[in-house]
Parts: sequence; structure tokens; C-alpha cells
Amino acid sequence: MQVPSFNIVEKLNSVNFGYFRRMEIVVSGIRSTGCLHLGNYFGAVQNFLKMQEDPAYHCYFFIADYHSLTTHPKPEDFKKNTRDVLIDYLGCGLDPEKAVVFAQSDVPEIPELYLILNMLAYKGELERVASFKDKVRKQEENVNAGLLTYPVLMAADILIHRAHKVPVGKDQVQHLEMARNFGNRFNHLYNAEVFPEPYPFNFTGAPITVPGLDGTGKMGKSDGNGIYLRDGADVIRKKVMKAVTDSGPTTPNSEMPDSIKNIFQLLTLVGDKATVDQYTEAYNNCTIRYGDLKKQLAEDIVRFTAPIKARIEDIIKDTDYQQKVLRMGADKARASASATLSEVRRVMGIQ
Ligand code: AQP
Repeated sequence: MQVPSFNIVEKLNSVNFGYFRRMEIVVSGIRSTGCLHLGNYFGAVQNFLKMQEDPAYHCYFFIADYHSLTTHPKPEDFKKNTRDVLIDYLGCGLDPEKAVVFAQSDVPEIPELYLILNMLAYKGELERVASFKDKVRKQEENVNAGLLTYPVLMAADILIHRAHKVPVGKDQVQHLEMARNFGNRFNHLYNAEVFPEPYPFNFTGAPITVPGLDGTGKMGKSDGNGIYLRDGADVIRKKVMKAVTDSGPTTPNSEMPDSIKNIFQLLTLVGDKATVDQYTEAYNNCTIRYGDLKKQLAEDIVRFTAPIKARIEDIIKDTDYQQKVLRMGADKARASASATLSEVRRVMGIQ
């Protein structure tokens, strides 16, 4: 593992942001393939909110709208999709005065770095990526090169700001390992310490996966199992009441099946400890009623998302503010990105 010494990191950061010297750079983004759900919130955004408040970090949070092109959105939807993620970010509490909030498509330095990193990424390793294999299974009629090189574009997103920490859910950990590989290969090939190694970050320790309630694994936009921050109370109640369960435990302290674990995991995220303990005890002594558990979970989700939803509704109306945030973010992101790209071009002999 090649970890740049503090002096190098300090020097690199001081190239971009003299006054942010000693801060760690944080970068993360969410694809504009739909509004944000609880998986995006607890896997990623919750950490963004804490990191933007922490003086140890200088944060870049972006809308990964180029990443959405793998599924060919209609031109008339492209900008709206970008705005939807922006609005949800702001509704969650991202503060453009504390973090750089920007759209990926406003920073042309990212695709240039992507092109360069593509020369260091090998077909075999890209084909082995779990998310690629998953997409090949799910959309076999559209296995385009953008899908294959998704981890390279993600590496460019991260390396362009020379990030140290990347708050992401568990599904992105493999991509991040590739970003480290590409950055290290670049440093090695050009005998230059341009890129520090970026690592996944989660305040709770290890990156998490928020499950869906259909018993099939992670909550996802394209899996049709999302509970969205914008969902109204009735929609949330309906979705939760449909959660997959079984006939209930018959022996005390029995192992929970995955579908029940998923309900408890969500309850742990949105509810209080006493409630989780109460239902765990009821499960363990076989008195649990899943209908009550689901009602509790639904009400806790409604309570949790209501203030976010209210802010989203206000921000939706304020298109000038949205525009202003994107413009300000683009300026700041480009300042950082162009400093990195100049260094990249210089060490490669391009300029
Ligand atoms: N279920 C999840 N649990 C924890 N973290 C999650 N993330 C997404 N779903 C979960 C995290 O959210 C960030 C954005 O990821 P993304 O842009 O790749 O979102 P996504 O993959 O579009 O989410 P979906 O909902 O799964 O979309 P589809 O279905 O289109 O692929 C990342 O940090 C991710 O870890």
C-alpha cells in the first residue's frame, strides 16, 4: 500500500487550497437515476451531513449525472433528474456554504481524467466487478462500455479532487479499491505522487447496506423497493405494510430469517433503542405481531422523513436558489479539478 506522507498530502492540498492545508478531502456522489431513498440516506448522505460540519474535512458532494447516461435517459429528463438529486441533497441538509455541492456534468475536467485513467484500467479487472456482472444480468440488452468503465469514471470523480475519504455504502467498496489501484498505477507509471489513496468512510464504522422490504437484498432505485425521502405518509405506510414476513417464530430465541432482520435493521435506523428492544424481546419470546412491528416501523419512517420532505417541498419551488447552488458549486469544483488536471498533464508530458 502506497500512502503518501503527510508532507506530500499537505503539499498537494496546498496546491489546490492553501487555506485548507491540513484538512482531509472528502468526495462522494449519487447518480441522478431517481430521487433519494433511505438506502442513499443512511448509506451515504447521513455521513455527508456529519462530514460537512467537521472542520477536519473539506467536502465535495456531487450529482453523478454522467453516470446516469449508461441507461440513456431522455434529453428532456436529464436536467430534471440532476435537479431532483440536488433538491433532495439540500432537503437533507447539505449546506453549499460548508461543502462544495455540484453537478458532475458541470466539470469537464472529470471526463478528461476519465479518459486518461481508462488507459490504466484493464478489461479483465473491469469485467470482474460485481456491480458490472449484476448489471449484465439485469440489462443484458444494454451492456455498453460506459457500464464496464463505471469504476473508472468513479475513480476520476474521486481522484480529480485528490480525495482521502469517500463516504459510501457497502456496494461501492469494490469500486473504491479500484480507484486506489488506478491512482497508484498512475503515480507509479509517472513516478509522481499525484494521487493520495481514497478510502471508504462511515461514521458508524464499516460501510452499511440498507435492505429493501421485499426480502431481496439492498434497497435500490432500480430494484423497485425504495422508500423515498419524498414519499408521503400514506405511501410509506403502504410500502411498509407490504414488507415480506413469515408466520412468526415458534421457538424462543430462534434465528431471524433475512426478511425479518431487514425490518429490524430499518427500525434500528429510524426508531429509538427502547422500541427496537421491545420488539426484539417480543420476537425472542414468540409474542411478536408482525402487523404491529410494521405499523411501528412505518410511523417511525414517517416521523423521520417528514422534516426532510417539508424542506424538499420548499426547495422545489425555489429554482433560482437551485441554480445559484449549482453555479457556485461548479466554480469551486472546477478550481480544484483544474489544479489536479494541470498536475496530471504536466507529469504525463502533455503540457
Ligand atoms: N441500499 C443501500 N444501502 C446503503 N447504501 C446505499 N447506497 C445506495 N443504495 C444503498 C449508497 O448511496 C450512494 C449512491 O449510490 P448510487 O448513486 O450508486 O445509487 P444507486 O446505486 O443509484 O442506488 P440504487 O438505488 O441501487 O440505484 P440503481 O438501482 O439504479 O443501481 C452510494 O454511496 C451507495 O453506496
